[in-house]
Amino acid sequence: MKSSRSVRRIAAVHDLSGVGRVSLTVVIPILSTMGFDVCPLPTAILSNHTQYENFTFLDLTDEMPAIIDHWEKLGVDFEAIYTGYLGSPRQIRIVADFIERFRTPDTLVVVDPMLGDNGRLYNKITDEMVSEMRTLAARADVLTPNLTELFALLNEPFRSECTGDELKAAITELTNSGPDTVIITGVPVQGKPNLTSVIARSRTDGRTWKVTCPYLPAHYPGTGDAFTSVITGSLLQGDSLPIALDRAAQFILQGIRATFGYQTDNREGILLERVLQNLSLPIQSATYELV
Ligand code: PXL
Repeated sequence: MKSSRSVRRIAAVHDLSGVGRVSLTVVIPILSTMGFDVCPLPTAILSNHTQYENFTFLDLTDEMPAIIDHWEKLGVDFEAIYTGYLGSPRQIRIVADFIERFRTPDTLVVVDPMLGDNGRLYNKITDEMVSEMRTLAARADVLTPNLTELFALLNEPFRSECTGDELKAAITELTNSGPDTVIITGVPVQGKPNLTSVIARSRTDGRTWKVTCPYLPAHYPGTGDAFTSVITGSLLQGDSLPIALDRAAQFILQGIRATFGYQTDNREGILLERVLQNLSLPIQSATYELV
């Protein structure tokens, strides 16, 4: 399955949550619209995501090695491997092994190290999982932590208020630990509550970038998955890191704006279907800066 492929293939290692627009139900439409063949390696099947009070949960950890072995027998190759929420230390180890078996020097490995938010680790995240995630993160080409995950991966106490220099030191330390590119999402802009930013650094490039955009006071699950999906597609299309940041930040803002005006249940996520086609358009303006 190596040669003469007309559509480029991405392995997407995420859960499948039936209701609520997160993980695979966000990753697949975004990367398909951007022109990629997305092959899911599902980690679990849920009735709906976990920000609803109740949900069903079928763990697929035992099935994953069988799927991976079968893909190896088929001789499938992937231009990118993109991982999201992982539910146990063993699942993280299976994914790390999958990456080692399938990656070539040209594979883009994108790891969204989903561990927590707002200064707190998620319910099921244990110390062992943080430690396994450090190992997986070190193997990524692109790592997309939020501030909570950044400090957890560095094994440092969470700080919500960091100066620009402190953040630059933290992102440099994380890029030095293995991943070439680290993108920190959801960084508040000091003294400007109606703005938010992303900060990114590539070790090989040595520069640090910042993209700032309006912050709307509403929480929609799945926006992190949408952000990292657009980053993945954009980098694979050959965009530079700062253009990929702008493209992803603008897409999320379009999605939130398309949703915010309606009285939808926030748990259903952004109205992705209303903005997906924007991904086919060339980027109109860029706002990135060097920091
Ligand atoms: O990316 C968000 C996400 C993914 N997967 C599951 C979730 C959530 C957010 O709540 O519950 C299962």
